[in-house]
Amino acid sequence: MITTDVKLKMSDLRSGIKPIWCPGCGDFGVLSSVFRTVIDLKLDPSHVAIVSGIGCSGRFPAFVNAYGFHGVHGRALPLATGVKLANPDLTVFVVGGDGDAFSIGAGHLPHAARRNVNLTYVVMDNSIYGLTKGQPSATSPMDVAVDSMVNKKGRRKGMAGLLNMAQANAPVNPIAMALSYGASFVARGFSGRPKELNALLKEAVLHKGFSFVQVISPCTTFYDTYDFWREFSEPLPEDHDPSDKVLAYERALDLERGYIGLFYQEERPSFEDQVSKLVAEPTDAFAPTAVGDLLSKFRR
Ligand SMILES: Cc1ncc(C[n+]2csc(CCOP(=O)(O)OP(=O)(O)O)c2C)c(N)n1
Ligand code: SF4
Repeated sequence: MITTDVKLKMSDLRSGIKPIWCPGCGDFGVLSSVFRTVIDLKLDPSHVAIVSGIGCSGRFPAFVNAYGFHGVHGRALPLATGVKLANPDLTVFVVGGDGDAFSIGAGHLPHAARRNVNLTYVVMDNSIYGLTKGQPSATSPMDVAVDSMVNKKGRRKGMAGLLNMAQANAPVNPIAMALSYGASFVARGFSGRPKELNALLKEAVLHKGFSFVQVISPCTTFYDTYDFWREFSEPLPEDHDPSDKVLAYERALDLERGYIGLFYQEERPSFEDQVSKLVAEPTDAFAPTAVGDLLSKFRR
Protein backbone atom coordinates (compact mmCIF):
# COMPACT_ATOMS: atom_id res chain seq x y z
CA MET A 1 0.00 0.00 0.00
CA ILE A 2 1.58 3.28 -1.14
CA THR A 3 0.35 6.47 0.51
CA THR A 4 0.72 10.16 -0.30
CA ASP A 5 1.14 13.34 1.77
CA VAL A 6 -0.97 15.25 -0.74
CA LYS A 7 -4.34 16.11 0.78
CA LEU A 8 -6.79 14.59 -1.68
CA LYS A 9 -10.30 15.85 -2.35
CA MET A 10 -13.21 13.96 -3.88
CA SER A 11 -12.76 16.00 -7.05
CA ASP A 12 -9.17 14.71 -7.41
CA LEU A 13 -10.53 11.19 -7.61
CA ARG A 14 -13.25 11.81 -10.17
CA SER A 15 -12.10 10.83 -13.65
CA GLY A 16 -14.17 13.44 -15.47
CA ILE A 17 -16.48 10.78 -16.88
CA LYS A 18 -19.89 11.24 -15.27
CA PRO A 19 -21.51 8.05 -13.98
CA ILE A 20 -24.44 7.06 -16.18
CA TRP A 21 -26.16 5.13 -13.40
CA CYS A 22 -29.88 5.80 -12.88
CA PRO A 23 -30.81 8.42 -10.26
CA GLY A 24 -30.59 6.93 -6.78
CA CYS A 25 -28.72 3.77 -7.87
CA GLY A 26 -26.93 2.30 -4.85
CA ASP A 27 -23.69 2.19 -6.84
CA PHE A 28 -23.29 5.97 -6.35
CA GLY A 29 -22.96 5.39 -2.61
CA VAL A 30 -20.34 2.68 -3.16
CA LEU A 31 -18.34 4.98 -5.45
CA SER A 32 -18.37 7.72 -2.79
CA SER A 33 -17.30 5.22 -0.15
CA VAL A 34 -14.37 4.05 -2.26
CA PHE A 35 -13.34 7.71 -2.75
CA ARG A 36 -13.66 8.26 1.01
CA THR A 37 -11.51 5.18 1.65
CA VAL A 38 -8.76 6.40 -0.68
CA ILE A 39 -8.83 9.84 0.98
CA ASP A 40 -8.96 8.60 4.58
CA LEU A 41 -6.19 6.05 4.08
CA LYS A 42 -4.19 8.65 2.08
CA LEU A 43 -3.76 6.14 -0.76
CA ASP A 44 -1.76 7.45 -3.68
CA PRO A 45 -4.19 7.19 -6.64
CA SER A 46 -1.26 6.42 -8.94
CA HIS A 47 -0.88 3.21 -6.92
CA VAL A 48 -4.54 2.22 -6.93
CA ALA A 49 -6.13 -0.11 -9.48
CA ILE A 50 -9.83 -0.86 -9.90
CA VAL A 51 -10.76 -4.02 -11.81
CA SER A 52 -14.31 -4.91 -12.83
CA GLY A 53 -16.34 -7.35 -14.88
CA ILE A 54 -19.48 -6.38 -16.78
CA GLY A 55 -22.70 -4.90 -15.45
CA CYS A 56 -23.93 -1.47 -14.38
CA SER A 57 -21.54 -1.88 -11.46
CA GLY A 58 -18.80 -2.93 -13.89
CA ARG A 59 -18.66 0.62 -15.26
CA PHE A 60 -17.10 1.72 -11.98
CA PRO A 61 -13.39 1.96 -13.03
CA ALA A 62 -14.22 4.53 -15.72
CA PHE A 63 -15.35 7.00 -13.04
CA VAL A 64 -12.20 6.87 -10.93
CA ASN A 65 -8.95 8.73 -11.49
CA ALA A 66 -6.74 5.67 -10.95
CA TYR A 67 -5.69 2.62 -12.94
CA GLY A 68 -8.73 0.76 -14.22
CA PHE A 69 -9.57 -2.40 -16.10
CA HIS A 70 -13.11 -3.06 -17.35
CA GLY A 71 -12.85 -6.77 -18.08
CA VAL A 72 -15.30 -9.37 -19.29
CA HIS A 73 -18.35 -10.63 -17.44
CA GLY A 74 -17.43 -12.72 -14.41
CA ARG A 75 -13.67 -12.57 -14.89
CA ALA A 76 -12.67 -9.68 -12.66
CA LEU A 77 -11.06 -11.85 -9.98
CA PRO A 78 -8.52 -13.67 -12.18
CA LEU A 79 -7.67 -10.35 -13.88
CA ALA A 80 -7.15 -8.67 -10.52
CA THR A 81 -5.06 -11.60 -9.27
CA GLY A 82 -2.69 -11.03 -12.19
CA VAL A 83 -2.57 -7.28 -11.53
CA LYS A 84 -1.75 -7.78 -7.85
CA LEU A 85 0.77 -10.54 -8.44
CA ALA A 86 2.74 -8.55 -11.00
CA ASN A 87 2.50 -5.27 -9.04
CA PRO A 88 2.14 -6.07 -5.34
CA ASP A 89 2.53 -2.43 -4.30
CA LEU A 90 -0.79 -1.52 -5.95
CA THR A 91 -3.91 -1.34 -3.79
CA VAL A 92 -6.38 -3.33 -5.86
CA PHE A 93 -10.15 -3.03 -5.63
CA VAL A 94 -12.28 -5.54 -7.51
CA VAL A 95 -15.83 -4.35 -8.15
CA GLY A 96 -18.89 -5.89 -9.76
CA GLY A 97 -22.44 -7.09 -9.37
CA ASP A 98 -24.03 -10.17 -7.88
CA GLY A 99 -24.40 -11.66 -11.39
CA ASP A 100 -20.72 -11.12 -12.05
CA ALA A 101 -19.74 -12.58 -8.66
CA PHE A 102 -22.19 -15.39 -7.93
CA SER A 103 -23.39 -16.59 -11.35
CA ILE A 104 -21.02 -16.42 -14.31
CA GLY A 105 -17.99 -15.63 -12.13
CA ALA A 106 -18.86 -17.91 -9.22
CA GLY A 107 -16.09 -20.36 -10.08
CA HIS A 108 -13.41 -17.78 -9.35
CA LEU A 109 -14.51 -16.76 -5.87
CA PRO A 110 -13.40 -19.95 -4.07
CA HIS A 111 -9.93 -19.79 -5.56
CA ALA A 112 -9.26 -16.11 -4.93
CA ALA A 113 -10.48 -16.66 -1.37
CA ARG A 114 -8.49 -19.80 -0.58
CA ARG A 115 -5.35 -18.32 -2.13
CA ASN A 116 -5.83 -15.24 0.00
CA VAL A 117 -4.98 -12.84 -2.80
CA ASN A 118 -4.58 -9.39 -1.23
CA LEU A 119 -7.56 -7.74 -2.96
CA THR A 120 -10.59 -5.84 -1.74
CA TYR A 121 -13.56 -7.42 -3.51
CA VAL A 122 -16.63 -5.16 -3.38
CA VAL A 123 -19.71 -6.97 -4.66
CA MET A 124 -22.49 -4.47 -5.36
CA ASP A 125 -25.42 -6.73 -4.66
CA ASN A 126 -28.75 -5.47 -6.01
CA SER A 127 -30.24 -8.99 -6.29
CA ILE A 128 -30.95 -8.39 -9.97
CA TYR A 129 -29.20 -8.14 -13.34
CA GLY A 130 -29.28 -4.37 -13.80
CA LEU A 131 -27.47 -3.85 -17.10
CA THR A 132 -29.53 -6.43 -18.98
CA LYS A 133 -32.77 -4.97 -17.64
CA GLY A 134 -33.85 -6.76 -14.54
CA GLN A 135 -33.59 -10.55 -14.75
CA PRO A 136 -33.43 -12.36 -11.41
CA SER A 137 -29.98 -13.18 -10.12
CA ALA A 138 -28.43 -15.70 -7.76
CA THR A 139 -29.28 -13.47 -4.79
CA SER A 140 -32.90 -12.69 -5.79
CA PRO A 141 -35.30 -13.91 -3.14
CA MET A 142 -37.62 -16.74 -4.15
CA ASP A 143 -40.72 -14.58 -4.32
CA VAL A 144 -39.19 -11.82 -6.45
CA ALA A 145 -41.42 -10.65 -9.29
CA VAL A 146 -39.80 -7.78 -11.14
CA ASP A 147 -41.18 -5.91 -14.15
CA SER A 148 -38.89 -7.63 -16.64
CA MET A 149 -40.28 -11.02 -15.67
CA VAL A 150 -44.00 -10.47 -16.03
CA ASN A 151 -46.19 -9.01 -18.76
CA LYS A 152 -49.20 -6.80 -18.09
CA LYS A 153 -51.36 -9.86 -17.42
CA GLY A 154 -48.93 -11.00 -14.77
CA ARG A 155 -47.56 -13.87 -16.90
CA ARG A 156 -43.84 -14.49 -17.09
CA LYS A 157 -42.25 -13.35 -20.33
CA GLY A 158 -38.94 -13.37 -22.19
CA MET A 159 -35.96 -15.10 -20.64
CA ALA A 160 -37.74 -15.33 -17.32
CA GLY A 161 -40.61 -17.07 -19.07
CA LEU A 162 -38.24 -19.56 -20.64
CA LEU A 163 -36.48 -20.03 -17.34
CA ASN A 164 -39.76 -20.44 -15.58
CA MET A 165 -38.00 -21.69 -12.52
CA ALA A 166 -36.39 -18.29 -11.94
CA GLN A 167 -38.78 -17.39 -9.16
CA ALA A 168 -38.53 -20.85 -7.66
CA ASN A 169 -34.78 -20.72 -7.06
CA ALA A 170 -33.53 -20.28 -3.53
CA PRO A 171 -30.92 -17.51 -3.34
CA VAL A 172 -27.28 -18.15 -2.45
CA ASN A 173 -25.94 -16.80 0.82
CA PRO A 174 -22.89 -14.68 -0.13
CA ILE A 175 -21.51 -14.34 3.41
CA ALA A 176 -21.76 -18.09 4.12
CA MET A 177 -20.18 -18.80 0.71
CA ALA A 178 -17.23 -16.52 1.37
CA LEU A 179 -16.72 -18.07 4.81
CA SER A 180 -16.80 -21.59 3.35
CA TYR A 181 -14.34 -20.71 0.61
CA GLY A 182 -11.81 -19.49 3.16
CA ALA A 183 -11.98 -15.71 2.67
CA SER A 184 -9.89 -14.16 5.43
CA PHE A 185 -12.08 -11.02 5.70
CA VAL A 186 -15.84 -11.29 5.28
CA ALA A 187 -18.16 -8.32 5.69
CA ARG A 188 -21.50 -6.88 4.63
CA GLY A 189 -22.34 -3.21 4.14
CA PHE A 190 -25.26 -1.24 2.74
CA SER A 191 -24.88 1.73 0.43
CA GLY A 192 -27.72 3.41 2.38
CA ARG A 193 -25.53 3.39 5.53
CA PRO A 194 -22.42 5.23 4.27
CA LYS A 195 -20.77 5.75 7.66
CA GLU A 196 -20.64 2.03 8.37
CA LEU A 197 -19.68 1.27 4.76
CA ASN A 198 -16.75 3.71 4.84
CA ALA A 199 -15.46 2.12 8.04
CA LEU A 200 -15.77 -1.39 6.59
CA LEU A 201 -14.00 -0.54 3.33
CA LYS A 202 -11.11 1.01 5.21
CA GLU A 203 -10.71 -2.13 7.31
CA ALA A 204 -10.99 -4.24 4.15
CA VAL A 205 -8.17 -2.37 2.42
CA LEU A 206 -5.97 -2.52 5.52
CA HIS A 207 -6.52 -6.27 5.79
CA LYS A 208 -3.60 -8.12 4.24
CA GLY A 209 -5.39 -10.84 2.33
CA PHE A 210 -8.62 -11.47 0.44
CA SER A 211 -11.31 -9.08 1.69
CA PHE A 212 -14.82 -9.94 0.61
CA VAL A 213 -17.37 -7.15 1.10
CA GLN A 214 -20.97 -7.74 0.04
CA VAL A 215 -22.53 -4.31 -0.32
CA ILE A 216 -26.30 -4.14 -0.59
CA SER A 217 -26.62 -1.64 -3.44
CA PRO A 218 -30.25 -1.32 -4.54
CA CYS A 219 -31.29 -0.97 -8.18
CA THR A 220 -33.81 1.88 -8.21
CA THR A 221 -35.00 1.02 -11.71
CA PHE A 222 -35.67 -2.72 -11.58
CA TYR A 223 -35.71 -3.78 -7.95
CA ASP A 224 -35.73 -1.01 -5.39
CA THR A 225 -35.01 -2.54 -2.00
CA TYR A 226 -33.96 0.68 -0.19
CA ASP A 227 -36.97 0.78 2.15
CA PHE A 228 -36.63 -2.90 2.92
CA TRP A 229 -32.91 -2.68 3.76
CA ARG A 230 -33.29 0.55 5.72
CA GLU A 231 -35.67 -1.32 7.96
CA PHE A 232 -33.99 -4.74 7.87
CA SER A 233 -30.30 -3.84 8.20
CA GLU A 234 -28.80 -3.73 11.66
CA PRO A 235 -25.22 -3.73 12.93
CA LEU A 236 -23.80 -7.02 14.15
CA PRO A 237 -24.19 -7.26 17.95
CA GLU A 238 -21.56 -5.37 19.91
CA ASP A 239 -20.22 -8.59 21.40
CA HIS A 240 -19.67 -10.13 17.93
CA ASP A 241 -16.22 -11.72 17.83
CA PRO A 242 -14.87 -11.66 14.25
CA SER A 243 -12.26 -14.30 15.08
CA ASP A 244 -15.00 -16.86 15.81
CA LYS A 245 -15.85 -18.57 12.52
CA VAL A 246 -18.68 -20.66 13.92
CA LEU A 247 -20.35 -17.52 15.27
CA ALA A 248 -19.82 -15.85 11.89
CA TYR A 249 -21.66 -18.75 10.21
CA GLU A 250 -24.45 -18.60 12.75
CA ARG A 251 -24.99 -14.92 12.06
CA ALA A 252 -24.66 -15.36 8.29
CA LEU A 253 -27.29 -18.09 8.35
CA ASP A 254 -29.71 -16.07 10.48
CA LEU A 255 -32.00 -14.92 7.67
CA GLU A 256 -34.32 -13.16 10.07
CA ARG A 257 -31.70 -10.43 10.46
CA GLY A 258 -29.90 -8.29 7.90
CA TYR A 259 -26.65 -7.94 9.79
CA ILE A 260 -24.07 -5.52 8.51
CA GLY A 261 -20.48 -5.31 9.71
CA LEU A 262 -17.40 -7.50 9.88
CA PHE A 263 -18.48 -11.13 10.24
CA TYR A 264 -15.04 -12.73 10.18
CA GLN A 265 -11.35 -11.93 9.95
CA GLU A 266 -8.22 -14.07 10.22
CA GLU A 267 -4.56 -13.43 9.52
CA ARG A 268 -2.67 -15.75 7.20
CA PRO A 269 -0.01 -15.25 4.50
CA SER A 270 -1.22 -13.61 1.31
CA PHE A 271 -0.89 -15.25 -2.10
CA GLU A 272 1.61 -12.71 -3.39
CA ASP A 273 3.80 -13.18 -0.30
CA GLN A 274 3.75 -16.93 -0.85
CA VAL A 275 4.62 -16.57 -4.53
CA SER A 276 7.39 -14.02 -3.83
CA LYS A 277 8.83 -16.44 -1.28
CA LEU A 278 8.82 -19.26 -3.82
CA VAL A 279 10.49 -17.05 -6.43
CA ALA A 280 13.14 -15.95 -3.91
CA GLU A 281 13.71 -19.40 -2.42
CA PRO A 282 13.65 -21.95 -5.23
CA THR A 283 12.78 -25.57 -4.53
CA ASP A 284 13.39 -28.59 -6.80
CA ALA A 285 9.70 -28.76 -7.63
CA PHE A 286 9.33 -25.13 -8.68
CA ALA A 287 10.76 -23.14 -11.62
CA PRO A 288 11.04 -19.66 -10.10
CA THR A 289 12.85 -18.05 -13.00
CA ALA A 290 9.98 -18.74 -15.42
CA VAL A 291 7.43 -17.27 -12.99
CA GLY A 292 9.65 -14.30 -12.10
CA ASP A 293 10.25 -13.57 -15.79
CA LEU A 294 6.57 -13.84 -16.58
CA LEU A 295 5.54 -11.49 -13.78
CA SER A 296 8.18 -8.94 -14.69
CA LYS A 297 6.60 -8.59 -18.15
CA PHE A 298 3.48 -7.19 -16.50
CA ARG A 299 5.14 -4.77 -14.10
CA ARG A 300 4.42 -1.07 -14.44
C1 LIG B 1 -20.10 -13.71 -21.25
C2 LIG B 1 -21.29 -12.79 -21.07
N1 LIG B 1 -22.48 -13.34 -20.76
C3 LIG B 1 -23.56 -12.54 -20.58
C4 LIG B 1 -23.45 -11.18 -20.75
C5 LIG B 1 -24.68 -10.32 -20.58
N2 LIG B 1 -24.66 -9.62 -19.31
C6 LIG B 1 -24.09 -8.40 -19.20
S1 LIG B 1 -24.20 -7.78 -17.67
C7 LIG B 1 -25.04 -9.15 -17.12
C8 LIG B 1 -25.52 -9.26 -15.70
C9 LIG B 1 -25.47 -7.99 -14.94
O1 LIG B 1 -25.84 -8.20 -13.60
P1 LIG B 1 -24.82 -7.97 -12.42
O2 LIG B 1 -23.55 -8.69 -12.67
O3 LIG B 1 -25.51 -8.34 -11.15
O4 LIG B 1 -24.48 -6.43 -12.47
P2 LIG B 1 -25.43 -5.14 -12.38
O5 LIG B 1 -25.71 -4.74 -13.80
O6 LIG B 1 -26.66 -5.51 -11.64
O7 LIG B 1 -24.59 -4.15 -11.66
C10 LIG B 1 -25.21 -10.07 -18.15
C11 LIG B 1 -25.90 -11.38 -17.98
C12 LIG B 1 -22.17 -10.66 -21.08
N3 LIG B 1 -21.96 -9.34 -21.21
N4 LIG B 1 -21.11 -11.49 -21.24
S1 SF4 C 1 -30.39 -0.28 -13.91
FE1 SF4 C 1 -30.31 -0.48 -11.69
S2 SF4 C 1 -28.19 -1.11 -11.24
FE2 SF4 C 1 -28.24 -0.27 -13.32
S3 SF4 C 1 -27.69 1.90 -13.09
FE3 SF4 C 1 -29.91 1.73 -13.07
S4 SF4 C 1 -30.45 1.61 -10.89
FE4 SF4 C 1 -28.28 1.11 -11.07
